[in-house]
This record gives sequence, C-alpha cells and structure tokens, in this order.
Amino acid sequence: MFERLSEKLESVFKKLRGHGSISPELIKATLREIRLALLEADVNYKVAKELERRIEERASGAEVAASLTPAQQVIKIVRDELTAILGGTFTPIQFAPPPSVTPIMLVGLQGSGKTTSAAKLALRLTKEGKRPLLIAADVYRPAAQDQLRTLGEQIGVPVFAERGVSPVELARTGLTHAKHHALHVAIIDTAGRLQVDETLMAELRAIKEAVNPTEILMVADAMTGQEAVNIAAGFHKEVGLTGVILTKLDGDARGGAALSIRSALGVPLKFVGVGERPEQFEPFHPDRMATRILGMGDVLTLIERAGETVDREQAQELGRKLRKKGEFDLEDFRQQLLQVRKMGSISSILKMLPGANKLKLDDAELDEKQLVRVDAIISSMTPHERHKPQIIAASRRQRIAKGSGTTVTDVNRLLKQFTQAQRMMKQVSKMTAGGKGAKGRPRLPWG
Ligand SMILES: Nc1nc2c(ncn2[C@@H]2O[C@H](COP(=O)(O)OP(=O)(O)OP(=O)(O)O)[C@@H](O)[C@H]2O)c(=O)[nH]1
Ligand SMILES: [Mg+2]
Repeated sequence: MFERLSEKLESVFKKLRGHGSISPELIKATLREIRLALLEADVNYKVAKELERRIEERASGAEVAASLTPAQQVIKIVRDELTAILGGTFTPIQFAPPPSVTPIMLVGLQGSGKTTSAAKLALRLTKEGKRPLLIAADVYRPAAQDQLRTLGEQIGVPVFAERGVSPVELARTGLTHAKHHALHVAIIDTAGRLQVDETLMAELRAIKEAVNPTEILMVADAMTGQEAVNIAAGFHKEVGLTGVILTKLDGDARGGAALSIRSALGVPLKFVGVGERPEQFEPFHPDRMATRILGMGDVLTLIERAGETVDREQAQELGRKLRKKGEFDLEDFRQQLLQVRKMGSISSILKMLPGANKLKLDDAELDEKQLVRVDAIISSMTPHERHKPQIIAASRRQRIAKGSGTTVTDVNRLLKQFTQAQRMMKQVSKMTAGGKGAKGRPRLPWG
C-alpha cells in the first residue's frame, strides 16, 4: 500500500545523496518534497506539516554523528520522526487485573471489518494463552451473529449470541457468562452504520456504560482514506477510543489514513488486518512501519549498526573501491571480514541490503575459526595472487594450502566465498552508484 510513497521518498533521498554537504536551503527543499509525497499518499495535511516541522527542527540542529554522512543523517531523522508520529512503540492491549474479565469493545462503520477483527483478536489472545469469549452484540441482522458463530468455530473460541435481546442486554449477560466460565477476555462485536449517527452512538454509549470496557477499539478500513480520520474523530468524541485496528492493509489503499489517525487523535493504532483469514492480523509496530514506508528493507538498521562499529573513513574508502568495478580483491576481502566480524555475520549484514535477499550467500561457516584460517590462507599468497585471484591455479592452491597449514579444500572454499562476495559487492556498488543501478532495484541511502 505504501509503494508510491516509498518510491517518492526514495527519489527525494537519492537527490539528497548527490550532495556532499547539506545547506539549510537543501533541507528546506527536501522537506517540501517529503511533505508533498505525504500529501499525495493521503496523509492529513496537519500531520504532514507537523512531521515537516519536527524534521526541520532536528535536521537544522547541531545533532551530527560522525559515523553518518549528512544525507544519512537526514534519512535517519526522517525515519525517527515518522516512527514518532506513528506512535513510537507498539501499544499492547490493556487487561483488567485478574480475576476480572477484560471487556473489549469493537466499534466502527458498517463493513469496516469489526466481526472479522473480533475473531482475529480472539485468535491472537488464544495464542497468548488467554481464554476469550466472543459476544455477538450486533443483533440487528441474524446473519451477523451467524457470521461470528462460524468464525468462533473456526478458531475454537466460544461465541455468546442470543436472539431477541437488546445489544446492551446481550453485552451484559455475555460478560456475566464470561465471568462464570472463568474466561479472561470478552470481545464485544457491535453493529455498524453507514454514517456516524446519533442512534448508533447512543447504543455504543449504553454498552460502554453496561460493561465498562478496558479497551474500545475502532475498526477502520484503510481504504476509506482521509475520511477515516474524521470518522475516528467522531467515534472518539462520542465514546472515547483507546485504540484503532486498521483493516484491509493488504488492499491498494494509499495508506495515508494509517499515518494520520494516531497523530490527529492521539489514539494509538494497535493492530492491522492484512487479509480475510483469522491469522492475517498483526500488531502495529510504528518503527517497522516507518522503515517499510521508507522502502529500504532494513537498511536503516544497517546504518545504525555500521555507525556504531565501522569507521566512516574506512567505509567510504571501501565504497570508493567498490564503485570501481573489479577492484575488490582478496586483500579487501580480508579487511572486509575483519570489519564485518565487528558487526555480525556477513550474511546477516548482506541480507539487510535491499535486493541482497535475492542473492545466495553461503557463509554459514564463516565463524571465528574460519576467519583465522582465511587470514592464514590469504597471508600465504603473494601480493599478485591477492590482487588477481583468478591466477591461482591448482599448483598455486597446493602451495598456499601447505604454507597456511590448511587443505586445498579450504583454499577452494575461500576462493569460492571470495568470488561470491566479489559478485555481491559488484551488485552493491551498482546499487550505491545512484543512477547507474539496475532499474527497479532499490539503492542504498549512502554513496
Ligand atoms: N482483505 C481484507 N479483507 C478484510 C479484512 N478485514 C475484513 N475484511 C473483509 O471485509 C468484509 C467485511 O468484514 P466484516 O468483519 O464483516 O465487517 P463488519 O465491520 O463486521 O461489517 P458489519 O457488521 O456489516 O458492520 C468481509 O468480507 C471481510 O472478509 C482485511 O484485513 N483484509
Ligand atoms: Mg459485523
């Protein structure tokens, strides 16, 4: 859903990377583009404005980490602020202190996904070891209760439903039923309306009064766009929301609503629905969402890790070398290994690079002992061999194995790993070259 926004932001960052130093004017222009990208993605203009203000404040401040380039710095700030505006960290469900039953009320417009989400939430709580009850307080359409019953059977959660009673009465007796059966949570599915109308609100207020819910979650359809913010505001004013479940994120909504609700209302997004099936439900993690929107795989994590451990000058030197095709030799490989050892395994690093997940890398055995061996093998080579590994034929391999106290198999394996890494580095350098990269492949935010 955030593809277009991601694309836009990526091109903004790409431009930024073309500049060695970043002037206040450049920051302003960048921020303007970011704001336009957000607005185009249907983000509420107040939210976009606020995000811009926050980024500007930090970007123009003296906050500079030596390990990052100015462009990386700005990207990191954007990521941090986007995370903050999405709510910072995951906000879990609040439970009533045991042995009380925790009543959770789901509200929302017709067809937003309340009944489906009720079952999804119940299944999730079951997996956490809780025993939930589903209460079918949508009494107006017999089919609504049947729908919940069917879902309950599917996921093995009891459903409380009765015909011919008011929603308030049903919610109340359902809760009592949960207490008597020593269940932990009572999830109340309510009826939806096409509009936020007074009758619906009065009914919801009455249910709230009757069961005193620990959580009142609004279920919002991501496809609603901007309007979702207004609808949520209406519900919040009338019944007081404690959280939002955003459904149909698997659809092709532009997603702006997701970015706006939390910031506009101060109500956290708690879960997202990503499909029709009961297990297609995920906790909402603002940080992960921000990274996803920035469209960089886990590359920001990589920036952070690299920032902690790799000396920036060395990283630049390597980047420069990599950009010159074919200049990556065994000496670099050895340096790389030593550097990488500080950061984690090679594969774990490479996997974080966009596009790299498609490449196979067989370095499972690159543990500490291996590194010592690799070091010994490379030391037994002549400088010429290190620079041009392709000249290392069978006889040379035997000599190197002997000289390093290893076997020809070890030497072979090393050369194979080197070839893989070399290929990998070529790809990465294409990605970092900006402009020269293969079409469609994401680029690294530095370079
Ligand atoms: N693709 C997708 N479909 C969803 C998701 N959540 C719900 N749906 C579908 O949306 C439709 C409406 O879902 P319901 O759970 O019946 O919605 P509701 O809010 O209970 O509707 P009313 O009770 O009529 O107000 C169903 O076809 C669901 O399968 C989701 O996260 N992704
Ligand atoms: Mg329903």
